[in-house]
Amino acid sequence: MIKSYIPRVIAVNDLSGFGRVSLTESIPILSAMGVEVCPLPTAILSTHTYHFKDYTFCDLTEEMPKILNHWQSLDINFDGICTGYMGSARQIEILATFIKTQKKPGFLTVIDPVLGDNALSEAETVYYDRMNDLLCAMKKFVTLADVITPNLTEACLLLDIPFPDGPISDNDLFDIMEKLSALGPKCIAVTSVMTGDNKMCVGVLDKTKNEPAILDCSYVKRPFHGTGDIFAAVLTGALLRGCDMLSASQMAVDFVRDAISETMKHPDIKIEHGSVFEPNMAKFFSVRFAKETERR
Ligand code: PXL
Repeated sequence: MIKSYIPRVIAVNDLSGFGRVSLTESIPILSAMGVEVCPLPTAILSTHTYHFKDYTFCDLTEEMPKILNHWQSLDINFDGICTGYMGSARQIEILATFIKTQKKPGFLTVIDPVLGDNALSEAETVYYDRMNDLLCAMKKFVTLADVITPNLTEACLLLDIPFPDGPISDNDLFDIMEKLSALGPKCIAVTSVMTGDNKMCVGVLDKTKNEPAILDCSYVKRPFHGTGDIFAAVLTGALLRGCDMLSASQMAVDFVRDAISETMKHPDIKIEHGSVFEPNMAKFFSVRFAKETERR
């Protein structure tokens, strides 16, 4: 059921000026989905940290509690929070404290446990710079989430299991999602999962319905940077607009697929420039939400 009122969400992520990640994706996407976004930047960077050297990094940890305190003094009603890249473990603590004060029925907490991505390097797990020490804090943090959106690398890190050295079976994926939901979150979407040669999928589990699903993504053999952030933003927006976990995940898969095919039309755009989501965004969401509204 699509809600006609405008949900309000706190988007916690870094602001990387160049490279299409985090807030430069979640703010426009959530706005295009009819959701009011209140950005809480964790850091300001000149670019994201993948492939770029000498990027600037301004940590905003000390600003975060001040911003949250001001919002609380204004008695603003938030419908949810979505979190992505964290600059430090201390930031996770600050947010955990805030989320505990907001927890009430209907308040949605989506945590994207940004830690690394095996798909970005062929041979070994890439830990994003500054990320190693965050794993312990992240393991505790995800227990507060309603929804988590790890990629398969992050799922393995959260569960302390090795990253599989080849495609995994549907049952192994279901098992991973069950174990993740045992940590606390009712809904899980595991992205970037190879379930066969040239077969890339997203696993979805909604514990309230107990129907795990595997959504097929068309596979293109090269990384598309920033797609995890796009996926999490679309999923959050769709959930806040009243979609259930499965249709919200499908919408996110479809939107990422469109961004990937758009990116491939621009050979001058390098991997680190991110995925081209802008040209189709307005049309995609106006058509999707028109359809959802008709179905009511
Ligand atoms: O989307 C992941 C991400 C977010 N923010 C920053 C990053 C990355 C991945 O490289 O460097 C700053």
